[in-house]
Amino acid sequence: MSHTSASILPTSRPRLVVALVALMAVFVLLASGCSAAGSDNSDAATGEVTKVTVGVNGMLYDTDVIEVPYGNRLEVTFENTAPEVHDIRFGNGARSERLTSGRSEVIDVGVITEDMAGWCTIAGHRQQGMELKVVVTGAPKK
Ligand SMILES: [Cu+2]
Repeated sequence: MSHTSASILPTSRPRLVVALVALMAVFVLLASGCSAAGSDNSDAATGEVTKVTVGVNGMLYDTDVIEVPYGNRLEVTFENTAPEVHDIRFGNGARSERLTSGRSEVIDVGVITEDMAGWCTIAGHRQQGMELKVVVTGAPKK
């Protein structure tokens, strides 16, 4: 048993290791922070799907507000129940085709973590009120 040999070892080496580990931890935190801020919301995904059908009355959607629990995937069945051609586009870029009267389309709007608008992209329709809101419920406090 000799603890004299252990005490001779330079003390700078363990400190360097600790410093390196701390530095790596900072990098890992930075990297994970960046990925969480990306457009992929899979971290927040609940695995649940909120399904809503939206129709059209004249020049208005028949739905003003779509409520979606935070982290749910939103699936919208857009039915053009009006005589004119209409479509729907959401703030995150998800959209339907332009649908003639009587046609419908199912749109995967994605995992919802933020409020956003949905509107008809045909000239003048949004201005005439062809717009709705997607509202997140139960969002975690920041
Ligand atoms: Cu329209």
